[in-house]
Amino acid sequence: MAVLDIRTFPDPMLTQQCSEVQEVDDELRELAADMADTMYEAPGIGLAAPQVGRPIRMIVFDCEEDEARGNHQVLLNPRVVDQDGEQVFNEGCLSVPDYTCDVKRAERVTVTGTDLEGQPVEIEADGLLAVCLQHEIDHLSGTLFIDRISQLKRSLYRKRRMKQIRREAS
Ligand code: K1U
Ligand code: ZN
Repeated sequence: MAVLDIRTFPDPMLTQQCSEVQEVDDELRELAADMADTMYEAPGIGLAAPQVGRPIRMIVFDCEEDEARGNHQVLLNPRVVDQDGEQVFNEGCLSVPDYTCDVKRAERVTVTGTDLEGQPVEIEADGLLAVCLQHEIDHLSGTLFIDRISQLKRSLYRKRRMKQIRREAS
């Protein structure tokens, strides 16, 4: 069990296209468990492998609340295969410190992938789970939620973040 460091904007790891997971071995199972520990510790409702410095297509998530939390799911090579509707959700990201913003996404998605046993998984999601899955799958293509907001808001956030980084370094 280990809590990993979470990469934060503007770490170049967060803009990488991640590669498909080809095989499940002990190292991958350990990384998945460490990602779950990291997500619960943060706390967060999801986490993608590039956020902990591994550019591979693996996500963990748990969108339950309070005592119902603790049964996370791991998805390898997740893909949105169907979507419809529209919703706006005020998103945050463990890799984008001190910022939230409304983001428009699909209301319902069907996501496919495999689990750590290599079994195919299909999830039909709406509401928060749909937002979370879209957000985490975006990470695997190097896309952050701030890439889905206006250029003006993104540039204001970037300036504030760079100032924060300079302040922390001095
Ligand atoms: O990917 C990440 O950085 C995790 C992120 C996922 C996410 C948040 C909001 C909308 C979509 C996806 C987070 O979990 S940020 C923290 C958060 O939203 C939260 C934390 C504890 C309880 C409830 C929410
Ligand atoms: Zn995120």
